[in-house]
Amino acid sequence: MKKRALITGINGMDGSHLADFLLQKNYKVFGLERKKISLNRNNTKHLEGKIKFIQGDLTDKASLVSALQISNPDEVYNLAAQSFVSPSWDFAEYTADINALGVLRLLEAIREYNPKIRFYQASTSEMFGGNPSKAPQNEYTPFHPKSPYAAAKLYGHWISKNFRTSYDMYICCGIMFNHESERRGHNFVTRKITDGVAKIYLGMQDTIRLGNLDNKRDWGYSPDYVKSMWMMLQQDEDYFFNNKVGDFVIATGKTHSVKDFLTTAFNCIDIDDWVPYVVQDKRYMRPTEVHCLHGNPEKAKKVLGWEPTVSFKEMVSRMVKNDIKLLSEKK
Ligand code: F7E
Repeated sequence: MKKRALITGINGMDGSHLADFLLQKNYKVFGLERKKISLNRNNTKHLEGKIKFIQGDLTDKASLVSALQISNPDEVYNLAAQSFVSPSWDFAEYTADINALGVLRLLEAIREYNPKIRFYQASTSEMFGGNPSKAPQNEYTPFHPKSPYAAAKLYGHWISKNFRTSYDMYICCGIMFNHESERRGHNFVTRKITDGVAKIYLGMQDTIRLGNLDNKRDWGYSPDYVKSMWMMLQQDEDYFFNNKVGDFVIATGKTHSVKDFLTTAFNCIDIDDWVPYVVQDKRYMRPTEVHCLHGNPEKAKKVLGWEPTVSFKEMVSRMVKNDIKLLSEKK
């Protein structure tokens, strides 16, 4: 019998890559999307007819119960979130409603419908707050969230752990470091840079306006990361409950600055000196900054056998080439 998976946040970068991955594994895939006047299925157009889209919202528990009834899943992947850190200061309550209480609503819905469902929660390295004296960060590094986004995600993380121990539910949290791909939203720094580089290459733009260029992130490739989500939910049940192996740092173990990203991206169009093309703009600075994230993925390697396969340079190159292709087609 085909396994069944429900993915919340199906139209996002990770949701769409995870659906691709699970279809290859012969799953029946259901994707939760919000009811909107104009649906944004840029990342999932190719999945129409292959998966079933269900309308629902993490702010509405009844819609989550209904989604569970329609999909009757073996596994639920909670990837839906207000995932952009910057606006979380302006929309702190909304961010908490989705990223904190939304997780609780979904967990309660699962517990009532079928507590045997295996559940994946997308936790984040932002929860660490990036204290350089506590790097690289692993599963035992203390949390110190520095944004409403991270504080809300930390609640989602802890309530997931709490349901795991309180109700003996199979729940895993992936503490995901930054991960990117050709499907990344244009608001995030990586896509903003690769799109800008492509526009500069095609003569459509002169400069890229950015915030803090010294911040460092441990950037990996999203298709590698969604695979780890699935691996977390495939552990032997006795092993899982006896060893309490529920939380995993997913990272590359290598960290790069925004400047490094710029250098690598501009090198793809044979420009060595990006300085004339970049303008620093206060609008993109944050009230508090997470300066350095650097993960230690040893546990994921040891327990799950997970390792990243796409290097930083290869990922940046794929993103730049993809943006040049997309923009050339539009031109
Ligand atoms: O910023 C700096 C910015 O917005 C990366 C999300 O997936 O990963 C992501 O969160 C860095 C920050 O990602 C600009 O200050 C400079 O230091 O691409 P980002 P993020 O905030 O790290 C974590 C793990 C998540 O969980 C999140 O959901 O780049 N930066 N100049 C800029 N960032 C943006 N967005 N725009 C700029 O112009």
